Amino acid sequence: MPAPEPVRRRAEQLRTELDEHSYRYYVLDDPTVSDAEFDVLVRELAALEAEHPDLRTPDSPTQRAGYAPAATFASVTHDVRMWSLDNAFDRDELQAWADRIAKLVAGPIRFVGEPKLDGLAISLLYVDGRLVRGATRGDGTTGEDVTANVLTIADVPRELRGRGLPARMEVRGEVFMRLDAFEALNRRQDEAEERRFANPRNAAAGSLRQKDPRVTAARSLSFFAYQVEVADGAVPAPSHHATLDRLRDWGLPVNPEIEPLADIDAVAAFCARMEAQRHGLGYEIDGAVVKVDDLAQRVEMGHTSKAPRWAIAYKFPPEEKTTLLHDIMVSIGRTGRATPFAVMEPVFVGGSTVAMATLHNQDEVARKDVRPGDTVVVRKAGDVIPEVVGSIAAKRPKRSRPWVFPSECPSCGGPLVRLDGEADAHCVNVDCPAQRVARIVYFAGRAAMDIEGLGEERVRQFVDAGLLADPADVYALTVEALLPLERMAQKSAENLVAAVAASRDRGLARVLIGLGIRHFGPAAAQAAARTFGDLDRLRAASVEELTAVEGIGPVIAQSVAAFFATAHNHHVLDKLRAAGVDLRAPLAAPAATDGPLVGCTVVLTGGLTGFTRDAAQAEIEARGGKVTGSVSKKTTFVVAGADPGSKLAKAEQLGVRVLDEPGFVRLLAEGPAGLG
Ligand code: 5U1
Repeated sequence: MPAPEPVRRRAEQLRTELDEHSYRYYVLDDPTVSDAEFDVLVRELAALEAEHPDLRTPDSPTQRAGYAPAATFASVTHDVRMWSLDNAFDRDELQAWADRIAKLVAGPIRFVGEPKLDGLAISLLYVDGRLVRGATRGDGTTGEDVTANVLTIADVPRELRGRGLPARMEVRGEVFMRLDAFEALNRRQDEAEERRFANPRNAAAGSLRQKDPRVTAARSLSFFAYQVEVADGAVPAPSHHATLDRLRDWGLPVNPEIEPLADIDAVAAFCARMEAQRHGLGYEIDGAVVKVDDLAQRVEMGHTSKAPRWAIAYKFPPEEKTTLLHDIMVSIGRTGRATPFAVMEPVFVGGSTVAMATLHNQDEVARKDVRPGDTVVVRKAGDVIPEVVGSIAAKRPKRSRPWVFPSECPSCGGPLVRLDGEADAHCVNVDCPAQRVARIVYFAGRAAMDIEGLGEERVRQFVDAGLLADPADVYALTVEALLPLERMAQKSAENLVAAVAASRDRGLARVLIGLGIRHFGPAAAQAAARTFGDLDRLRAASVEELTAVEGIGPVIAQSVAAFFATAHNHHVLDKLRAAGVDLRAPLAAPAATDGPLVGCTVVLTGGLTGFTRDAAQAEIEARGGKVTGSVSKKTTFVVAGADPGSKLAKAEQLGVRVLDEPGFVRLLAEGPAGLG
């Protein structure tokens, strides 16, 4: 039975949210939710899809892990997919995993326990012992070529040494930043009056993805190897721990905490030991990785669509600390949403100092029963976003009263309205300065127009000074108008105006993201920009035309249509155009005119595990092939993934050759001749 409409809408909303979070995490290194919060959303979507399989789309975040790489570096297609790991959150889940895999093989299973570093996965390709390529994980299939930067990491050998080296070997491991290097980096950031890094993971990711390798070199990154994926010439060893010994012999750094473990009880003891030692290692870990040791057993166990069955990540519960809750305040977001947040005595928890934490909404404050003056328990869920867990009753001051949600907006004094059935209260005054500030900050933010130097403090100052009322006013800022303001030197004003000017060419998708249209996340904005090509065609599109775009469902389409039905929004867009902001999508790369697939027409149907639809299309076009939407006698190949539609039946009826995913990979690698 097809999913009912409210369930369909919820699934679409979850997909939009997850896409946005993935983009912020993988591309911007600037997540706004914790891993744990992300996992909760993924689990909710997976549960809906399990109940209503018609909701599952090939590009659903449950079907892939990660996000397509940022455009700055050349793309690298991994020979073997860089898997993510399934998680276990407690001893029972570990045991359940061990029971599951025991059914897949004969004989006892031995394990290897490894600390799970909080860094970023990297692939290193060694040919004849020499490092020839370093690539990030990206979306698992395609990553970024960061060779020049990897070569600056002292721990990564350029040349391997010793006997029995395979002719070609891909080593995987983690690039991370040790705590002393992280603290030194933030001290230097302070001295240079630059933004501090929130945690070592963000610092490592940001440092590895620098355009200038000299910047990476100055950042003291570290590396541990944990896997050999492909080895031509010699299979290093029959077991994982012996393979790691070989890597060590050849000069690759392997974490000394890694241990072979005889059974699942030893695994549990290892996880507990890692948890007890986690703050004494000199680098951050957020769990332990447990792997099957015997490589032959691994082959028998195989993979799911996302992760190997032979490995699991045991995630530590988040670290908790207590501190004093000074006050509860309310912030107003760009849609007018009023969000209470805790103002606390700063406390060091989960790798950084925390002084504020969101309390989400009025009911959440009541549910947690936290009051100003309380001693509260704070944690970093997933070690990213701080969270107030609750208060300690025994330490509550005697005359304490429950906190009361304000009835007026703290910014404009207008009423805060909470509609029946909604969790959030909203300031309904569209002229509210706080909403204006939030809208402009979002527009100037990294996910959108990426205007360096136009952060919240500056935007508030400019709104208060009457220089900005909407995002388009940003383009009217001049050095002369800025100079009379406080804390504004000539150089800063010039830099800011230059940064604003540089943002004019970001293209339509980034402008759409910056306008903060509800439900319209980065993936949908990019799909719309690509399909319609420019603003005028997009704003003339009907709901039906919008819904026809892959990645845009009815909820997004309605929201976009409602946005374009509002006169004020047209006014802002017209101002952006008049200011010279590029409202076109960049032209797609011209089709390749040579390559092994010239003359081939390919139809894609069903979900592929290793490619998004766009990535598969790009791979075909890069080799001179053409992708079309329907099967005809002229179609050369139909690539059928999971749950293929009627196109498969049509292909069979017309006698068109059908390829499964391995066949498709072969087609890409070797051309039609490789299919035999
Ligand atoms: N220590 C360690 N971290 N980690 C992460 N081992 C390890 N293995 C991984 C990942 C993603 O993947 C293997 C399946 C290769």
